[in-house]
Amino acid sequence: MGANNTTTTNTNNNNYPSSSSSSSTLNSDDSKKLHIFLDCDPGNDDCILLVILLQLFKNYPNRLNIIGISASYGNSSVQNTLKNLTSMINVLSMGKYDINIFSGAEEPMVSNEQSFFPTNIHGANGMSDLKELDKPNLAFCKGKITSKELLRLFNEVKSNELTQNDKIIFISTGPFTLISRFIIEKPNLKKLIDKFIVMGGVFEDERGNCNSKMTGEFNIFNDPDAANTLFMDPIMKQKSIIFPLNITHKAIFDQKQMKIFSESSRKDKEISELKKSFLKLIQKFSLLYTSSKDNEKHQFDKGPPMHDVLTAMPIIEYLIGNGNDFENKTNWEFKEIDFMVEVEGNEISKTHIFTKNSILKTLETENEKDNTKNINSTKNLIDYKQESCVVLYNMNFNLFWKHFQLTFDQLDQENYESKRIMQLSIYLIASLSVLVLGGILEKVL
Ligand SMILES: [Ca+2]
Repeated sequence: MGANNTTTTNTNNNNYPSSSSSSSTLNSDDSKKLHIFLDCDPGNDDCILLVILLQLFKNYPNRLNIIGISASYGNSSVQNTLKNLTSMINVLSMGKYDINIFSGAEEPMVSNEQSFFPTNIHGANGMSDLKELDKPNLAFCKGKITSKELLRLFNEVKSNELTQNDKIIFISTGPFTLISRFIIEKPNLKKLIDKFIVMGGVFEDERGNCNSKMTGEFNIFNDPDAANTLFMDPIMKQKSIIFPLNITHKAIFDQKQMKIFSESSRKDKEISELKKSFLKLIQKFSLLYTSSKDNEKHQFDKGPPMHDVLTAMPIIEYLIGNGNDFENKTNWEFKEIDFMVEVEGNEISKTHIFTKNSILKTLETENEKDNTKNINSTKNLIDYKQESCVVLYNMNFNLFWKHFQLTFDQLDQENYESKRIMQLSIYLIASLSVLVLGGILEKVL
């Protein structure tokens, strides 16, 4: 693993912010490394999240480790999401990093007859049926993940002298079946997870995207029992950071973002083939969203919401530091909520809040309160000591889009560079062949 929990250097180039930049405010926890396990169901928006997490992994090798990634049923069958996951690892040439890839949950904890695959949003294969990004390599897959294996992987981090104070972050951007089953089988997992970051749910008056009354959200709808197992658990609720539709419906990939995305980071050059493929993915996703039956209800005519991608923001904030000025602050607005979800009936997956007088908070307002109690203040969501589920309602979206675009610009440049190196190698081999062949011919003649 090569862990070093005191070093904050990184190999970033292409203007990705450094964790030691002067615009950042660091606290004592900033030297800790994050160890991430991602359970996802790619999924167009899961794919974009993967690009961002893998790019962070490349940029901050001393601060970020990916313990593993599992593919769950959800946007498509587990067979399809696993293919899509290995395709993404393959396309992004991450095979050399030896990331543990697993197949995950295949069906909900309790049979849910209403469950379906949203082919209208994610295409038949779960990834807009896009040929350019469809290059599965199942050799990357280490088989089915078990609770025993996950416990072993987490214990490996927490029992190592060098990494025992680091943080384990479990991210879930599909149905929550896998981790819910695992904490029942191995309750010790709860202690080992520092934060559980998810995309899911819809609260209060925001319109949902599932059930006959549109009062639920898809990830919870797929397995509402799993959601209750996790968010009603007294330990897990103090670790859960939830990105519901209330915030993801504000992350719209609109024409302005599309224009920035379509431009090359190398002013005089075309965008790389890889970036073109992702542009196609987003355009198709956009088309599927805006032409879907949900559009009338959601009015996504400006572009698709980037649901899962937002779960990367607490990680980015932790690695880069929360800026001092308003522009570079994440400015989270959240509530701390106790809730449960309906597990059957025509409002299956609807959330019911128990907390009385839950009010919108920011890290700043919480710090002011804490200061009067002499409790250490925190500059980021991952270090925030919560009492109930943190449910996000708003944030600085300009900062989100800045990181989003920066990631793809970097990918664009790297891809262009690797293609140029490949072309140069082909040219050199061809030149050498001509020389060698020339020499042989000279001898023969
Ligand atoms: Ca997803």
